[in-house]
Amino acid sequence: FLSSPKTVAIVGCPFGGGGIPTKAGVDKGPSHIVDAGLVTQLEELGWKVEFDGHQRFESLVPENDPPIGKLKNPRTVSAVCESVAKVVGGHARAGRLPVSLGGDHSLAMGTISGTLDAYPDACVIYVDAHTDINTVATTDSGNMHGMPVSFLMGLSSGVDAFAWLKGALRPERMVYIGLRDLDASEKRILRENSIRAFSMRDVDRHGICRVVGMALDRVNPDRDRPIHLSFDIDALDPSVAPSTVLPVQGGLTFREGHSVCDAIHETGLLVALDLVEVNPSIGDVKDVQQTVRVACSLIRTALGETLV
Ligand code: NNH
Ligand code: MN
Ligand code: MN
Ligand code: MN
Repeated sequence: FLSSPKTVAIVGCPFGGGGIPTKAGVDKGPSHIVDAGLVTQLEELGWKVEFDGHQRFESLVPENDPPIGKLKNPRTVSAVCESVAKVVGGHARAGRLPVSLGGDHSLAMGTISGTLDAYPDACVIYVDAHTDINTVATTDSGNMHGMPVSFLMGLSSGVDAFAWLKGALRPERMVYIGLRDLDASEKRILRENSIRAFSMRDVDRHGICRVVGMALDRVNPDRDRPIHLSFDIDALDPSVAPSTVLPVQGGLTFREGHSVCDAIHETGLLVALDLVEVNPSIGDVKDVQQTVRVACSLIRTALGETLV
């Protein structure tokens, strides 16, 4: 594909409709991250940064959105993600690198669809404590942040509300890093579809650099495919990033999280980045500050910041 983008487009997605209903606040993540100075920080790295305010989803939200099967807020999630897909796809086609800020991880249906529209041969590195691959049939919670990958891979077909979503993501084009909290059904889906997954056990055994190398060997053996990095802040250990809805012990350290971003940056193939699930309503002021600061730092590293 063309030479790597030189302009970043910040796509702030203040959306929590796919999250845990009793743990509201994830929609405030993007404003905290931008208010912490992300735009200036990226400009200081030499990027041209485009940001003209956060996305506005109010007009897309249907008045009435009863569950479809177990799915909560399905029409809302669908409409928001379809809109995000157009925005992200538009930036990518114009040669900009979209940095999407969440918001809950259901947004990945939009961001990754947008990337695949612009770069059909792109691969996805999904950094998360969770696989987010429950299907319409397997989801227990009905929260759609636990399902985006199944929709992207066409494993949750037959829901009219999501007819726009092509299900074009091939299992061999996506890989996970950081896993440690899967539902039994999700483990089965990974096996059945031969999806490569690096858990925290792999990080323990091999170290993070080898894990990222093996992940790239899987989805990008010739290092010629564009990369979409979808980073759920809950991949990090809760001691590093406490302000998120579903903290799980035993996560990536501060340095391991940055190592992933650094290794992806070094490929020169990054074309889109998501940083999601920062929830400023969780924890005290210090927790929120720390989590937001780590989020900005991960984004800067993915976009080329070095230590020396
Ligand atoms: N697997 C659970 C579910 O389907 C939890 C997913 N939660 C996340 N994913 N935070 O990143 O609801
Ligand atoms: Mn997630
Ligand atoms: Mn997660
Ligand atoms: Mn570098």
